[in-house]
Amino acid sequence: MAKDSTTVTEPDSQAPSTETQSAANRARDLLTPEDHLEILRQLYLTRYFDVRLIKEKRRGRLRGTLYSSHNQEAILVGTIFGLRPTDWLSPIHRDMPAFFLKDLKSGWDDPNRMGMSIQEVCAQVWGKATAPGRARDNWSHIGDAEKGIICSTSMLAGTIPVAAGIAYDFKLRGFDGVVLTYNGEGATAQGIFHEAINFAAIHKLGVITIIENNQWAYGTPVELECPTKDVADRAKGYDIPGLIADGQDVLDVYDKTMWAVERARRGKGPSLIECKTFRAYGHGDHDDDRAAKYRNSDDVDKGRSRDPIAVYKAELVRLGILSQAEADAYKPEGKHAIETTDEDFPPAVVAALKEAVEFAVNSPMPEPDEAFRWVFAEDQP
Ligand SMILES: Cc1ncc(C[n+]2csc(CCOP(=O)(O)OP(=O)(O)O)c2C)c(N)n1
Ligand SMILES: [Mg+2]
Repeated sequence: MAKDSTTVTEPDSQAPSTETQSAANRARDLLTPEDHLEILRQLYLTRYFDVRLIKEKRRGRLRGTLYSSHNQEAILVGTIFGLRPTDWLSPIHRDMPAFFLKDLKSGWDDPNRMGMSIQEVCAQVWGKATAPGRARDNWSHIGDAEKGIICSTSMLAGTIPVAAGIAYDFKLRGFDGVVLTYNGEGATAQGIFHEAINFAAIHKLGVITIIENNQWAYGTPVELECPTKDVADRAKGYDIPGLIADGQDVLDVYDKTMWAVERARRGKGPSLIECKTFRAYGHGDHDDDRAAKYRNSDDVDKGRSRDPIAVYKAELVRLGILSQAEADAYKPEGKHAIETTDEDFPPAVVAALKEAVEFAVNSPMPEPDEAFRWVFAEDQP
């Protein structure tokens, strides 16, 4: 189990230089070999969730739009792995696996685990009565306040003020928890993004804004959404740290996140972390065909060339935690979702998804009159 990083030097309001950070603030140095293997397992699980849903849809067993997190798994695993169970998350449409990755270290069977099961997440995707959102939506509108997960909404950047409100409550109660809120780079052009971070900066709230810069917001490239060279530069306007992480490298994401988390726990306030990555497919699967026209295929190949699973396995071999043969035992990396087979993933990962998918498929639809319930406060269960 990873200990909290205590080696981070007392930071000022600005992010450390790359050199300072790599020399003194590497939270990764406290990870055990077991932690590393768990991170790898979580990367496989996150990838398999994605490819399994894509295949289920093609087989006609699933309806509704899928927003793939393919190629962006290191951001989810790297940001969530070091959190405490009592920290909060606010994922958005690209982050469906985050709901089950939260507090996964406690193990699926821990009754006090502060994260969702894959069953619940699959039930949400299948729009069933067993879903946290009770079939109001097949993707967004899933959350659980009891487990520290803010309900996702369709409104880009709309959860940052909610995250700031929760962090404000933490501050008033003297609790050192943090709230991680996720958005794409396109969402940083929203007015509410700026208002919420401004408020968090003034009140030194423990909100960490993760920006998944996958270069595209639907059909709009990043340079038409953000005038600064890096999205992280936006942090300067609030005098908060703006860190840049290699979104293909789970350990770089982990280091930068833990730096910001430890800083926030000490009451030093919010940070923004830009994780540079590339959207593997269309905005949603309804956009795959159009995306193949508005994006150059060479750029797409380049953006997918550093698969986060391959990058991490190479590092584990270098560290002596995996042998080359172990690294090669399962190889989904570099393959398109539909090219992968179950043999590309560890059996336990395949089994976990199989069980969750069957649970979702076999769950009932809600009764039609439920549509009129829970609209007004007096109907709350
Ligand atoms: C306020 C708001 N404006 C527009 C939309 C429609 N919309 C949904 S996702 C999306 C693109 C988001 O791009 P980005 O923030 O980069 O995230 P990504 O999808 O790339 O992960 C748009 C325009 C919305 N949901 N909310
Ligand atoms: Mg984007």
